[in-house]
Amino acid sequence: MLPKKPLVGIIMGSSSDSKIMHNAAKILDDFGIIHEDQIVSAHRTPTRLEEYAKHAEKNQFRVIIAGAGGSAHLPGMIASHTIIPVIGVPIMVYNDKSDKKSEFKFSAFGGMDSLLSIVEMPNGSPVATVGVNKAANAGLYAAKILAAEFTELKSKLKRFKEKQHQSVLAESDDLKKNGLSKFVQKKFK
Ligand code: RP5
Repeated sequence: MLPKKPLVGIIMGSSSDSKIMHNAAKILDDFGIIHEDQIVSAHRTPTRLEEYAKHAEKNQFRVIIAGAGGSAHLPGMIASHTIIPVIGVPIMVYNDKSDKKSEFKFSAFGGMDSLLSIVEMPNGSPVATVGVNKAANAGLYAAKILAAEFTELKSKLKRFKEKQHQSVLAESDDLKKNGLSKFVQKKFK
C-alpha cells in the first residue's frame, strides 16, 4: 500500500516555475502518490536549500523533483546535499512577474541554459534530467523509481502504457477512416 505521507518532494526556484511544475504534480496525483510542494531558491534563499535537503531526508522522501530556469543550480545543489535521487526539470523562463514589455521575459537561451546547467552536473552529484519543460516526465519517472518499492505502482504504470497505446490506435483508425485532410481539419480547426 502506498503510504499516506509524501514520498516525493517537488521544489522549484520561483513561483513563475509553478505553471510548468504542476504537470509533475498532476501525474503523481493520477498515480495516488502524495507529494509535498515548495519554492526553494538556490540563489535567493541559499540557507533554506540546505535546510530543505535535511527536511527531505528526515521525512524520508524517496525522490526529489527540482525545477528551475536560467542558470538553474537548484537541482544540482540539492543533489549535492542529499543522497535522495534528484530529477531535474529545466524550465524555459517565461517571467510574467516582470513588466509586459520587458526584454527579460524569456531566458536568453530559451531553456538551453537550464538544460545544460542541470544535465551537466560534474561527476559526484548526478541529476537525472528530463527535457525542457517536461515536468510530466519527471512525475512519471518518479513513479517508476517508486514502483521498485511499492509494487501496486507497477500495474498502474502498465495500465498507463496500455492507455497510451490505445489512444494512438484510436487516432490512427480515425486518420485511416477519414483521410489526412479531413482528419487535420477535424482535429486542429
Ligand atoms: C530561477 O529564475 C527560477 O527557477 C525561475 O525559473 C527563474 C526566474 O525567476 P523569477 O524571476 O520569475 O522569480 O531561479
